[in-house]
Amino acid sequence: MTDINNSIQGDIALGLVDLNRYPIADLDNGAGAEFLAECQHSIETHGWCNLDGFIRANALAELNGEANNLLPTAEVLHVKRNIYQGAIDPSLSDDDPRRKEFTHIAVQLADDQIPVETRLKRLYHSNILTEFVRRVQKKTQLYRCADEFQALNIVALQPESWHAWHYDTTECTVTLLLQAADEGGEFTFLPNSRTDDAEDREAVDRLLAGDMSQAQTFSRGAGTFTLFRGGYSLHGVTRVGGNRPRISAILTYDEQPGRVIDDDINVRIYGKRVENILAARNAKTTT
Ligand SMILES: O=C(O)CCC(=O)C(=O)O
Ligand SMILES: [Fe+2]
Repeated sequence: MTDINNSIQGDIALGLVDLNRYPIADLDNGAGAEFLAECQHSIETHGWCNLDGFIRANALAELNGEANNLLPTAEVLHVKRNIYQGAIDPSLSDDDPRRKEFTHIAVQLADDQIPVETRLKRLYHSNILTEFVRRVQKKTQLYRCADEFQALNIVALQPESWHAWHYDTTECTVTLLLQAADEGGEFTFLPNSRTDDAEDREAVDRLLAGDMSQAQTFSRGAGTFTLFRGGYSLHGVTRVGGNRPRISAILTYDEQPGRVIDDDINVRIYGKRVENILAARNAKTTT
C-alpha cells in the first residue's frame, strides 16, 4: 500500500486513533517522523511494537459495542491444529513436538461476517492505517490481506479458554484488543522464532512444553494496538480468567497483493459454514 493519494480527509482512522499520542497521519515530519522511528526501532529490536491506548476511549467503546452486537451471530469454532496450521510432516518422529495438535476454541467472526459499514471494518480499510503498518514493518509494499475470510476477524475467548500456539498464515498481523479479560488472556509470543528456512527449535519446543521463560508477554489494556510478524513469531493467548470474554480484532497484511488463503486451510479454521459457501460456489462453476 504505497499509494495513499486517495483521500486522507474522511479516513476513519483520523477520528478513532489518539492522534496526539500517535501521530500516524503524517509520518514524514516532526512528531510523526519521530514516532515512526520509535516504532521501527521497537520492531527491529524486540520483534513487536505495542501501542497502548491507540484507540481513543470513546471510539473504543463504539468499536467494542459493534463487536459485542455482532458476536451473538458468530459460531463457536473448535479448531484442532498444529502450530503451522498445515498438514503434519510425515517424516517427523511420533514424539516430535511439531506433531502436537492443540484445540483452539473461540467465538469468532470471519471477515465476510463483519459488515463493510462498521467502524471496525472501515478502520481496517483505512489507507492511513495500512500505510502506518507498512512503514513500521519497513516494507516497500504491504497490502491488506485479500482473503474473504481471514482479512479481518473478531475473536472472543470465553473464560477458561486460551488461544493455542500457532503461526499465522499471513506475514504481518496486528492485534487490537477491544475488551480485556478480567484476568489472564495475555498475548504471548516468541518474536521472529522462524525465518523462511529455519526455526529456533529450542525456544519453540520449550514453549510447546509449557515453559514460557523465553516468551514475551506485556500488559495490554483495551485499545492497545500491537504489531508483530505473526507468520514468523509463534504466538497465542494465555487462559482467560474471570467472567467476561476477551475480545480482539485481528488485522492481517501481506507483502503480496491479492493474497488469499487455500480453501482447505480456511475450511479447517472456519468449519462447516465456510465449507458450505465454497461447495456452493464450486457447484455453480462446474454446472
Ligand atoms: O487475540 C489475539 O490477541 C491474537 C489472536 C491471534 O493470534 C489470531 O487470531 O491469529
Ligand atoms: Fe495469530
